[in-house]
Amino acid sequence: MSDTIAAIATPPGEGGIGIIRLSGPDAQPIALKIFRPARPGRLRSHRVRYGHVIGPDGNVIDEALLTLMAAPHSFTREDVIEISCHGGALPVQLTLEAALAAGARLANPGEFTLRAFLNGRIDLSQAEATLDIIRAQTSVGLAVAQAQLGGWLAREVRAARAALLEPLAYVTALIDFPEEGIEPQAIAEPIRQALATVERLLSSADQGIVIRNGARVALVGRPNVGKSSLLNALLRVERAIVTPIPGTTRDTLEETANLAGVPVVLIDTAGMRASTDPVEQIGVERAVAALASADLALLVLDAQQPLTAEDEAMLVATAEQPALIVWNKCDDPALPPPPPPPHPKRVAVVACSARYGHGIDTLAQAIATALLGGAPPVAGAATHLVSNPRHRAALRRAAECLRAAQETLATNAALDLLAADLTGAANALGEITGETVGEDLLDVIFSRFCIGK
Ligand SMILES: Nc1nc2c(ncn2[C@@H]2O[C@H](COP(=O)(O)OP(=O)(O)O)[C@@H](O)[C@H]2O)c(=O)[nH]1
Ligand SMILES: [Mg+2]
Repeated sequence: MSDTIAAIATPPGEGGIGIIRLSGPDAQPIALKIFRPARPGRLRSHRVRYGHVIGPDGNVIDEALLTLMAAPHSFTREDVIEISCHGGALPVQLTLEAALAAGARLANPGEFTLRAFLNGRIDLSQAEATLDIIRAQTSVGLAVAQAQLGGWLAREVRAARAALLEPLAYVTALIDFPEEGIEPQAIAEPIRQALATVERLLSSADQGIVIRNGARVALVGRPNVGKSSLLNALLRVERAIVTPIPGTTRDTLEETANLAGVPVVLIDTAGMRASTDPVEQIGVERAVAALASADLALLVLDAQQPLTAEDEAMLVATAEQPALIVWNKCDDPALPPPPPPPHPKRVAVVACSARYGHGIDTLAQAIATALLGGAPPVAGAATHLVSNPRHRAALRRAAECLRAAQETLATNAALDLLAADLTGAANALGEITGETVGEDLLDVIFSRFCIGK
């Protein structure tokens, strides 16, 4: 990378400090043009210097601290300079402009991380993990992203890919010397091992992706069963209006809650019933739409009353999707809840009381468990999860190619087909770590980053 990039690394708005970051071969000369240290002397790596940022006209822009992280011991493996000034819009903006006037180029989104990847300090899955760390919504999601930054996924994928390159070389050589004849056992075992790794990684992906991306859960049920009260109880704040008057909630309302480590968007809906009030009718339509967009329906029923025709209609309305039946208003935990009504896709039944708080933790756990595909919420140690849909897609392609290779090997052992399948698998795995990835894909991935990262 021949040029030196600069960007504001801290978010816009007021803060204690604001940081401008530079990376590239001219980071030091540019920094020395715009920063006057209080005491003379050359910059030393990983040492903080106190001084002033000077604008192109020679005026002091701000009092600041400067840190040099000399190549290769930096985030990008290039010379990196960080200037910490006061965290207001003008000090950081004018410092950035001074750096640009002194020869730096404004960085693209994610360009610092892109350089860290291109210079081989991290692989692509680790680069993506840095963004997941920034965007993590729960501490479990953060732990999963930290583990990925630590490189476990890169190591597993690289090992599986490396194990395939040997049989690939063997098959390719045989294509040139067909008279040799193939020894199927020489390549069957590496393929079997690579497929086992890929399948093990894939088996964690549905959970990992829910933990990283979250899921949508719609609270549905007839008016007055306590949907809004349950939303408030799960959020632990009085967010939705609760009254004894049926039809109080007229619009859908969305709030994110951390339920046992899973970021869940809870959608409170208007109770579904036939209504002549046009506002309530629209609310009911929105409730139907919310239900359609949800990964899981919480079908709320009133345990203190027999099921009504409206409840039965709700059981039908949710029949197509996974539903968790909630018996609300079980105010006396000593009393058993009524038997659950039949539902074709029932994932669990929970008895609770939104009013008294009984069973709310159980409900939160049950929601998380249902979203994680029936497995209990992830405990602290289990952070080795594939959590990125891009990785899952690549793993699926690798698995397909490896199964096709097994099939070819078992039936006709056509060498060119085998070579194509093994190449396909190796390339799919290489896309995860970035060993076989095109520039357009890199553009797509890094454009999602913020500027200055
Ligand atoms: N006894 C009892 N009443 C509840 C409980 N949850 C909600 N309610 C009451 O039921 C009424 C309707 O509650 P609300 O949350 O507005 O129901 P929604 O129409 O389904 O959103 C209100 O008077 C609540 O105080 C509960 O667990 N036990
Ligand atoms: Mg309501």
